[in-house]
Amino acid sequence: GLSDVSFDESNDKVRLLRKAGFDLNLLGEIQSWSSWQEMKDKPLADVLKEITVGLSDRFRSTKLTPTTDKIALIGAPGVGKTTTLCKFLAHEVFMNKKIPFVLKVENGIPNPDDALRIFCEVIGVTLFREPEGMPQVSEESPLYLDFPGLSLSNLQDWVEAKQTLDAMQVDTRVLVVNGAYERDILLRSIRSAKHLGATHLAITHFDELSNSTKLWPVLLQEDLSPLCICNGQNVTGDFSTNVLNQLISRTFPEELYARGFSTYKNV
Ligand SMILES: Nc1nc2c(ncn2[C@@H]2O[C@H](COP(=O)(O)OP(=O)(O)O)[C@@H](O)[C@H]2O)c(=O)[nH]1
Ligand SMILES: [Mg+2]
Repeated sequence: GLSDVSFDESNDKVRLLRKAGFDLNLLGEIQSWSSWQEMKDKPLADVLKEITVGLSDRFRSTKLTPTTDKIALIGAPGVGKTTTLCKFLAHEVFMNKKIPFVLKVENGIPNPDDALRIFCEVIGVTLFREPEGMPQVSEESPLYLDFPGLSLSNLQDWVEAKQTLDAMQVDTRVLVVNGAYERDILLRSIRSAKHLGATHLAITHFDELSNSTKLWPVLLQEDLSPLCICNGQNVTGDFSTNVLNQLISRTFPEELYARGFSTYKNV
């Protein structure tokens, strides 16, 4: 928790990053890097660069699990599972020229599908409500599974979802989280998802964050493979699988870079 994080208040970069709204957990982590002692007294531009390099290197060493032809989107209610699924469908149809299909799962929990049904109709994707009669899954015809929201306060929801996923041999289990939620809720969600063997992480509502710094420690510590970042409600856009770029581009506010450059002018 935050109570364990201590800050070197005598360091001007630490003070600057705190003032710029940098996540305190991340700032604490960076101060514990072995490279910090060497970089901390360099000009601001160098410090920003070395933090960027340090984060990128750590990101690249996290687990990268390939996706399979059966992909389930799972998570708490309202986090953006169905919206993210629609973004994947549009990407498969328009960019990859594939013919995906969708299975809507209920598992005893209501899962209304009006928006999903209409979107599938519009882009010509077939929506199934039961596994019977579904076509063969293949690389050209991947299956996407839309799940009802699983409650963070009811582990049983997650255990039952696992049984469904196991029975259907779905190996790609994407946990969807709302990136604007607090760190503790994100971590709770990830812990619950371990109970159903989640493999990947999708982060929504990135557009609502003032910066991405809160997400770094979550992504670097947990062993879910980062799959995508969602930036809005537009189902045919606002979606990127280049998670590293998205995170880097929203790590430091513009004004800090501007100040970084001016530290060079002063030398
Ligand atoms: N701003 C923003 N809104 C989103 C994003 N993803 C989903 N939403 C909205 O969040 C709400 C819940 O989304 P939905 O996909 O139905 O969530 P589900 O219950 O997890 O399936 C809807 O109003 C979506 O338009 C996102 O990345 N950014
Ligand atoms: Mg939904």
